[in-house]
Amino acid sequence: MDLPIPVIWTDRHRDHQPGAEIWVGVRTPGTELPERAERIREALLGAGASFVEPSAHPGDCLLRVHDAALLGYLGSAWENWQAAGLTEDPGQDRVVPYIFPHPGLFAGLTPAIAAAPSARAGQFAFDTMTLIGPGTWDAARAAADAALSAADLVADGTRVAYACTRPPGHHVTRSCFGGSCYLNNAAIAAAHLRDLRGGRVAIIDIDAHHGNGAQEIFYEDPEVLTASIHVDPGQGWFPHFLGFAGEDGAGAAVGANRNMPLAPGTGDEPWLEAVSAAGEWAREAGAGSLVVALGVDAAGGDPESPLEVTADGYRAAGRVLANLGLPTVIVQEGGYRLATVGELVLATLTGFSEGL
Ligand code: SP5
Ligand code: ZN
Repeated sequence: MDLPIPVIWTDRHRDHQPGAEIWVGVRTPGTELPERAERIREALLGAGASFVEPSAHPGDCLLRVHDAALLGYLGSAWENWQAAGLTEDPGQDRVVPYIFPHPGLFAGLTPAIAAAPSARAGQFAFDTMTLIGPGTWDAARAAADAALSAADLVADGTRVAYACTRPPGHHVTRSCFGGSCYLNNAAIAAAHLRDLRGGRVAIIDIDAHHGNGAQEIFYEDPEVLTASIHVDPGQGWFPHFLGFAGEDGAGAAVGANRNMPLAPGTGDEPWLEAVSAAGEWAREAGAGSLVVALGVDAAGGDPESPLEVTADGYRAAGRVLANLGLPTVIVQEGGYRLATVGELVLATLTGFSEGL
């Protein structure tokens, strides 16, 4: 039987060619490659899925979760970099930050907006690995449109839709970006679902890395529940500074964020227990719809994470999440092993369709 989950897909992801990641000052090849999405597409085409083009959504949909300053920066960063001559002198063909407005600089003052494009990069990027090139903004904007279009379908009564978003998004906060992400597609979809359907929305993030973006964006918002299952940052893993158990939300939203860090080497059984617990928690907290931030980098063999989940584990996670019985938008996040990224996504979506 053909995979009964619509796939929101756009070729425009190909415009985003980060080219490299600067890691500990070294230009390394980078793993967030266009080929990732192509492999996913091939696997889903082979399974008979139907593909849908995203429709363009207004900038207002992005402003629900991101500051205007971040959006303005991302939309003009490449042109400003070029106009400042940085591609010629010193000869850097991507936007790369060099100085960061660390909170310890300011005694509570507000940092100035840096006048120099070279310095402004660090105003919005929190790492050196998330480079901007000529097509980055268009591709990121198209990915956000894909997530929004998936939310539209679900709000119109489709039980589940999958947005094949690239670049990914779950590390982006209200005001800064990083972790190979530029716009928080899952958070944008969640805000849109809430606008269209009302009620509480849960984001369950099963990418191998902490979903720090949605955590920050919704930290004081009791209407968006956020849960993340990820490799323990306390054992040396990205994003290093947060993602710990005990980050529970604040203000009116105490209890509305849940982190479930897992030790390196964790395999299917404890990982699935955590996914099930997150789902139960979201249902008990009154979620009326669901966004799944689907990274498949928790699979064994992924170059960016030490978790050891199998394709069967992802398939079972799909079933567990479908069993919650909620209208669901699935948004693609990480997953970097080209040989298996397609089959892992297909396994998850197959499991989800089995659980409907
Ligand atoms: C969306 C997503 O999964 N982002 C995760 C990005 C995590 N990148 C962490 C990179 C840490 C350094 N990797 C060293 C690789 C050396 N080439
Ligand atoms: Zn990840």
